[in-house]
Formats: sequence, structure tokens, C-alpha cells
Amino acid sequence: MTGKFIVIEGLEGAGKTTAINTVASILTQHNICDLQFTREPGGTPIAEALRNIIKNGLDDEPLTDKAELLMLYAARIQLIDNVIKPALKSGKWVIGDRHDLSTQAYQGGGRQLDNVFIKTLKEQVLGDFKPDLTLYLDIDPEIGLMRAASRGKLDRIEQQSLLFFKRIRQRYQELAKQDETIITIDAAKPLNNVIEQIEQILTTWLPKQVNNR
Ligand code: Z5A
Repeated sequence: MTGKFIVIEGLEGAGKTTAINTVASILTQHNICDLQFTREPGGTPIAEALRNIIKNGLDDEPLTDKAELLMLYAARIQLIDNVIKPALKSGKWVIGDRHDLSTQAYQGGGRQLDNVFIKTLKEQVLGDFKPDLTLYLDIDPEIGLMRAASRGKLDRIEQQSLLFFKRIRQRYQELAKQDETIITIDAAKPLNNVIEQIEQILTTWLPKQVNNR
């Protein structure tokens, strides 16, 4: 019996941390207790080293958009091959803080890198590997960034313009409409309402998965 891969996506300040805790608690209530948590970029020693460069840069060397993209895929495949696939194979359920949809939205939408180039890279690196379910927390970037800013110093990506984050949101919304495994949650609502939305989605989705195991 293999596990399932559930991913939480959204702009900064969308409330991914609460969503992850909510998903974990619902799974546990359904007796799915063997959980593996991942975050992207990161989650293995090499991927965490890449995360540090992606978020903070290195010395004063400019990091090009294409190099950032390649580092994201390098980090992702390290995580998939060394952590996610073995965990799923052993029957664990994996809860991911971001995955490939972030690249489509941030590097495709935000950085405006060529979508065909990203798609080709994705197919070559990931093959047909994808999450079983993605919960996309949709939030106006002005609200999300305000929440995130209250935590202090902003990293390389967080320092981008509001327009950059508006493009990311637009791309997220477009992609969510095209894929039925991506479910949109209104993350502008108060936390208890966001939790309720997640509970409703999982209550419908989970029995189908457990019956198919
Ligand atoms: N990135 C990329 O460009 N391409 C990729 O392929 C991948 C990533 C995988 C990762 O940074 C960065 O890498 C990210 C995208 C980029 N960059 N940016 N910018 P990270 O992991 O450090 O940051 P993050 O993923 O954006 O996480 P975050 O900023 O911590 O967002 P969050 O987890 O959604 O936020 P939170 O901690 O859950 O909530 C923030 C605050 O808001 C907190 O005080 C909450 O209590 C509050 N909150 C949350 N929800 C609510 C509601 N509903 N009401 C009121 N208050 C709330």
C-alpha cells in the first residue's frame, strides 16, 4: 500500500502553516498517522543548501532567473527521489509545503520565464510524478504580504514588487482551473473558516483515497 502526496500552495502569508497542521490533524483523525512533512525548496541537505542560495543569494553575485529555476528543479528532484518517493513507497502520507505548482506560478508567472521551457524542464526532471491533491490557498497579495511582513526581514523573493505577486496569483488561479486535483481555498477568510474549508474538502476526498488503497 502506497501513501498519498498532499501539497499546500499559495502566496506568502496565505496561511500554509495552519493548513499543513489542519491536514495533519484530519489525517490523524482518520487513523493515517505515519506522516512525512516536506518543504520546498528544501528537505534534504543538498536541497536545503540550494534553498539558502535561492532565498538569500550568495555574496553579491547576481542569481539569474534561469539559474534560480534550475536550482529549484535540482532541489526538487533530490527531495522526490531521496525522501518523497521512498516515503510513499513505505506507506507514509506526505504533506508538502509547496511543490511544482510554485515554480509554474513564481518562475512562470512572477519571473515570466518561458512556460514551454519550464514545461519541458519539468517533464524531463519529474516525469509524470505529481501530487495526489493540492490545496491552493488563494489570497490577494496585498493581504498576504502584510501578514508575512509582520514577521520581520524579507528575503530575496519577498522583496519583489506587488505586480510580481499579482502575476503569481493570476498564474496560480489559471492553473487551478485547469487541473481537478488542485482545489482552491479562499484564504482571505478568518483562520477558523479556512480550517473549515479544508475539513470539508478532505472529508469528501479522503474516503475515496482510503477505499482505493
Ligand atoms: N519559491 C519559488 O519561487 N519557486 C518554487 O518553485 C518554490 C518556492 C518551491 C519559499 O519561502 C520561497 O521560495 C517563497 C516562494 C519561493 N518565496 N517567497 N517570497 P518560504 O518557504 O520561506 O516562505 P513561504 O513558503 O512563502 O511561507 P510563508 O511566508 O511562511 O507563508 P505561509 O506559510 O503561507 O504563512 P503563515 O506562516 O502560515 O502565515 C503568515 C502569518 O499570517 C501568520 O502570522 C499567520 O498567523 C497569519 N495568518 C495566516 N492565515 C491567516 C488568516 N486566515 N487570517 C489571519 N491571519 C492569518
